[in-house]
Amino acid sequence: MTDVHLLGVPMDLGAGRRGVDMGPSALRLARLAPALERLGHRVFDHGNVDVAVAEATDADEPGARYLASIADACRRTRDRVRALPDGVPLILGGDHSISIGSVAGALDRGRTGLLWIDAHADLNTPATSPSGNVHGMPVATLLGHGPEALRAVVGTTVIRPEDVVYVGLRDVDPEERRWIREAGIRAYTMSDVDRRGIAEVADEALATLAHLPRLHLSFDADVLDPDLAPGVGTPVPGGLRYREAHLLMETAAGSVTSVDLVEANPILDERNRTARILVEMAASLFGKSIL
Ligand SMILES: [Mn+2]
Repeated sequence: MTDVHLLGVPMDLGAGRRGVDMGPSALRLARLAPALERLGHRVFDHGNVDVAVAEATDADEPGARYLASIADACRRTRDRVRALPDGVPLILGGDHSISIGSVAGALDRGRTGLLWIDAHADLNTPATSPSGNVHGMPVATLLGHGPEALRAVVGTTVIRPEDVVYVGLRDVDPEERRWIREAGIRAYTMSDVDRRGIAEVADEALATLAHLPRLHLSFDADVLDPDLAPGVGTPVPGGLRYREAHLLMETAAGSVTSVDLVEANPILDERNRTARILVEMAASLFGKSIL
């Protein structure tokens, strides 16, 4: 049994559609803490990180909207994660830009594998992003690219390309595709899941990172099929099915040292379905099994 440390980051500045700043509330109201306590874990809720309000903030840089405010919130997230007691940090988004802070905080404790479970590769930079939305840039930033204000949050200890594994990709921009190929980043797309089955994909993804002392799992709700999880800003058809997603979490159970649950947007959702399914994912990741 482990100590799980919840920390909310109510950020929607990095997303194109508003409302994902309510994600931490949606996850709490979906009874995240009780679900983990039922498994025997101790859960400590550390509240939320301060994040600027869009209406009270300048959108500043067109290539990376709200860059300064996002960098501030990610720096605060990083520092809060660093200061958490021993246990597993479970960070509640918020749009996916928050992972710049959570992973930077996790990296402080040693070399960390990054399991990025997402429909998107999040490998854009201001030079390649069609939208200027920073939630498409966290992996680029964690690899040491992207805007200086965000790279400063990560510092010199960046993630190595060989320490990143994607699962669930199905909407990848041409420049991102080139980067994945050239850097040799391990990526399991939805067609790999179709062809090989999730059990084999999950086993291989975890095995690829198993030699590393630490593992951060970042779960973007849009990896799930939008039929299951409609409350996301960038839905893409053809995502993980319910049992596939559970099996992936069950396979990772016991290996993760830090976790993000991101991009659940109650404004776009139906009666909090998307946060509820993320809570179920978290339960499987923290050891819930059928028998
Ligand atoms: Mn994402």
